[in-house]
Amino acid sequence: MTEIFDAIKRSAVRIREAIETDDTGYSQNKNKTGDIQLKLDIKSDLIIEEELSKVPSVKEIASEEREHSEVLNENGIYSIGYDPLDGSSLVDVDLSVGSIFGIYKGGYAGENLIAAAYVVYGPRVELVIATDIVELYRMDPEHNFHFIQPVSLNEKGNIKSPGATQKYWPEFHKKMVDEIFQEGYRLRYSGGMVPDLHQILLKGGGVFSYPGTTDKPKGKLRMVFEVFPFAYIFEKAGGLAMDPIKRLLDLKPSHLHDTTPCFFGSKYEVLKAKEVYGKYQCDID
Ligand code: AHM
Ligand code: MG
Repeated sequence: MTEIFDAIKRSAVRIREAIETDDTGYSQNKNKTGDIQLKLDIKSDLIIEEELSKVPSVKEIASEEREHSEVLNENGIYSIGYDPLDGSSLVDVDLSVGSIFGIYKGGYAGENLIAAAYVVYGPRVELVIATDIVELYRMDPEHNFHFIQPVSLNEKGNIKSPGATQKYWPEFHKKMVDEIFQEGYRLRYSGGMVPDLHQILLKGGGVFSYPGTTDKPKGKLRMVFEVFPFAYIFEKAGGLAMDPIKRLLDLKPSHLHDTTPCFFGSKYEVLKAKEVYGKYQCDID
């Protein structure tokens, strides 16, 4: 799999350069979810396709920016699901963004993930790779990536990243978020899941939530490109990733672009969410 991680590193160098120099405007195209694509979304997607097509073990790719998966090498064994530039609308306000990768052996289901990675384009470029362990790398000015440290979560943190439009949160979700803040948690939400989750991972814990809402009952974040890769990373780092009743990696999408409510974090906070949601479901049964 080293050659896949090398392709991800080469993509990261090229995407970083595009972020720094290219036009941040919109294209004329919409992706499968109906978002108007930025020129940077399209360019990042093409960069990743080009780099992964040089890797013989990559059989096919599926991208948040494409309706269908595409075969790259008939004899390959891995399928890569990726979000080429997550949070891309934050580039023009100079906030951090990222690329997310899931490496699947078999179909695009959580149980078939065998590794995951993400790149954060922030003040520095950092790469986190999860196989059986989770490791942080940082890019130097010569574009080489250096190992920095292993990544692991504590049982409990002190950061809360509550996603989605509050007006549409279920009442019990709002109550749960309020209770977490009453426990002394601090708000950390940039609108980019990569830097928000990176912060939780590197500060040792906390919880990120993107719930089902009255306007989007199945949430916003896509299983194959965003949710499964981060679920894999959080579990391997010693945390939990749930919907929050079921384990996210046990979910099987019916379609490539399916979304799901998701909670990623250290154990204490995610289990607390599970308890609240479990009780709510009992109340309405
Ligand atoms: P994108 O893939 O279109 O960039 O959307 C995903 C982003 C995530 O990075 C972030 O957590 C979420 O959308 C923010 O959504 P909201 O503003 O509804 O909280
Ligand atoms: Mg995205």
